[in-house]
Amino acid sequence: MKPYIDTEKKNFRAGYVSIFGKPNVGKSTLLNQLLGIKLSIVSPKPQTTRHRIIGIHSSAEAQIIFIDTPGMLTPRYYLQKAMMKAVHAAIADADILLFMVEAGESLQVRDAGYLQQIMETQKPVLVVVNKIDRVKKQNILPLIGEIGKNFAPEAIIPISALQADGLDLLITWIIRKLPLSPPYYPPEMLTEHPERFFVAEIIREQIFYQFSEEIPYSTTVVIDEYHEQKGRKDVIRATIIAERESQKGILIGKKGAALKKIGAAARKAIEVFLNRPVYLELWVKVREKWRKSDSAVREYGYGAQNPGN
Ligand SMILES: Nc1nc2c(ncn2[C@@H]2O[C@H](COP(=O)(O)OP(=O)(O)OP(=O)(O)O)[C@@H](O)[C@H]2O)c(=O)[nH]1
Ligand SMILES: [Mg+2]
Repeated sequence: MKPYIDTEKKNFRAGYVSIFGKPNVGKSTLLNQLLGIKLSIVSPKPQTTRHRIIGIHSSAEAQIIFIDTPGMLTPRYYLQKAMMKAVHAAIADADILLFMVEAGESLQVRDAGYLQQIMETQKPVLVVVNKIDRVKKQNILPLIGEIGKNFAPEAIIPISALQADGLDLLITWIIRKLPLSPPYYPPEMLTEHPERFFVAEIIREQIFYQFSEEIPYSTTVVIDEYHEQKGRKDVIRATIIAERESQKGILIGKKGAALKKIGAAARKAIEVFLNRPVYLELWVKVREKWRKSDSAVREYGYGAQNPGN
């Protein structure tokens, strides 16, 4: 992408920083904290993020374009393949690769395998050790030592994304490493994806929170209708796609109670995100085995370079 030129400022730095790591390590939490806005959905369950999500951090001296990605895994069905395609696109785009692990006693085998893959790209790698709020201070050093000795990344920075601890240091380090370049985006821009993309994601987030087992993984959300009306609430009609009739039954619940609960919580979160009132109507449909179908997965917007556009 060509830089967006609005400044002749010398010494301005700009570039892409992609965030990688196993599912659930806290990548999306970090993106949101860095931007100071909840852009990427977060849940206690792994595999919450399915797209590459762009978040733009602008300051007087630099513009960092962060890319949040789905957690790295070995794909078992087409949806996961599309998710890993998003990971690989984010590797290709990045000036700096940020690899995140969770604080713990030692590096787990899966982390080590993915970090190895990231190191092989030959791009600058920054390892972030997240969730340090959960461990004792003296227990962070052995892991840092192990990563340094076995992988020798350019830096290892311990943080707590949740408590916004260590983030200033992280930003300072990244800015120093970015190439000299004019900004790519106007400074007030926070993301590239349209509002309706985030609306679908917020509904999906509620499904991750309110349901267990297969349901969060077997569903996706499609926005059927979205229109703003002058002086009146925006109207949003969305469909939750499930894989089986039994899942549809659970999503709707007794007398529609479960669907109502998803709708009420999602509407509140959408209103916070958009900063205006909305009318939200939800439907549920079944499309059998959609996750295993190449064409269905693509139709629902997965694997696209810029999801939602
Ligand atoms: N204690 C603690 N929890 C955290 C921290 N960062 C994230 N979490 C929690 O970890 C869980 C997963 O966070 P996400 O940000 O969704 O993780 P992710 O890496 O984006 O996960 P995927 O999208 O599934 O790959 C959530 O419950 C977060 O609240 C942290 O610094 N400390
Ligand atoms: Mg995520």
